[in-house]
Amino acid sequence: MFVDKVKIFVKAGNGGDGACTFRREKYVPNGGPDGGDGGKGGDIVLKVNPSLNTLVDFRFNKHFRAEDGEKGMGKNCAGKRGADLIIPVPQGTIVKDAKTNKVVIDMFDKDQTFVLLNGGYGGKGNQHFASSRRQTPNFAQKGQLTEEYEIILELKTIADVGIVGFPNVGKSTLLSVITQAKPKIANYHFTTLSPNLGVLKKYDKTCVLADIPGLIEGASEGVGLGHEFLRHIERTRLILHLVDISGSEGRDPFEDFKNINKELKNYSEVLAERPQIIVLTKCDLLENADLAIENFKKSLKKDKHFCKSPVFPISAYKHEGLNELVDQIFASLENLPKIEKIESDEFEFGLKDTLSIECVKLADDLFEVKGGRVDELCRRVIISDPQSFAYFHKRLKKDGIIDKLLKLGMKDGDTVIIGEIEFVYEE
Ligand SMILES: Nc1nc2c(ncn2[C@@H]2O[C@H](COP(=O)(O)OP(=O)(O)OP(=O)(O)O)[C@@H](O)[C@H]2O)c(=O)[nH]1
Ligand SMILES: [Mg+2]
Repeated sequence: MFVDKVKIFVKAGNGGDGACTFRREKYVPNGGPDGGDGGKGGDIVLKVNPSLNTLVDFRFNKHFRAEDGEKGMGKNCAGKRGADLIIPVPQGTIVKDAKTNKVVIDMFDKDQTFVLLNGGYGGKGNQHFASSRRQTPNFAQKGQLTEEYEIILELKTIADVGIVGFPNVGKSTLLSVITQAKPKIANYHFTTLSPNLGVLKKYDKTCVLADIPGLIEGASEGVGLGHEFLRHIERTRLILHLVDISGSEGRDPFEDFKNINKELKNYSEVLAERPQIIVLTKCDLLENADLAIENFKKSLKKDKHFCKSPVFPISAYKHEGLNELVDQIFASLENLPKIEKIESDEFEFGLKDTLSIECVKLADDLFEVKGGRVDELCRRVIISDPQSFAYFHKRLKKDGIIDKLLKLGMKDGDTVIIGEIEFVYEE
């Protein structure tokens, strides 16, 4: 089974908590706070692996979590950083945010790496909170917790040349004789079930060819393997359109040519406009190949769109016409623009809400405060510690949360819920 679109879950590592410790040493009375910082959580990193050409590895493996940062320790020792998680993807993988369907990144280049999600920052140890008035800070900061995101990976192969044609016309055979690729070849329809890539070389020139499963009439309505595979030649610059000139399966070669073009057009107008080299295959099967080739060319002359396309008769079996074809491929590519990568959409993926504050009245004497800003605040506070709680209270005042609650009608003795913290308001 070929997999070229998957949904996966990714989560960067949490930051480690800061430590709350004091220096204890012989002959050093009242040693100060020496709690080290927590380690940063590991990042989620995507990396192109050019030897992959499907997303099949993600079929059963859908959850990716980077390591958490370790907690800080005494003696000012910082916690260990969590290891990054590197996810290998095939070249041409487009990453989208599953919620908004926006493009996060196109993994376009051969050795591209991309930090998709940053690990949470480590909490600060209590040594940072010492001041002249607070000599024994009994609290430390918690590490930042990270969220899980759902992303879509979609493979759109990147190749210079796409090979299309009816099933069995010899697409894979051609790939196997002009490149080092070893695709499966057999005398039945739909031998190829997933795209094969091959690198074509001549002197110092190279280009990449993609052989895709055969198309048939009605592919755009889902007949045969459908036309979904055309996704993998969308990002090519040139099409090799293979036609079995021998008519070995009883179809008319020019009708074949027209039918495939119709399917291309049904899939996308852009693809239908792509320059083509027409390759007439299996010439060795005909007694009088020249006549069939002439007839094909005559019909082609009348075609509005492709009348100027170059035509190359070949026999992959006899290795005839291949040199000329390869030369033409390089000559055509020289004049064609490079493939452009897909631009990322303008939005910040994985950006956390750290600003919103929402106050609601749940009952006459019960209030709740929600939002990204208070979540952040709660994570940095140890409520059982009076000093930490005092800091928390100060921030509630400073951020205008107390004022907002008073406006909603909060009075002495009412209960306020903030995240996991619950307290009674005293004037
Ligand atoms: N006589 C002759 N047979 C050929 C030639 N090229 C390919 N064939 C045969 O045609 C059959 C189909 O070849 P494939 O390369 O598998 O065809 P394909 O277009 O990749 O087919 P699908 O993957 O099913 O779409 C095989 O039996 C090949 O041996 C040729 O130049 N001459
Ligand atoms: Mg094939």
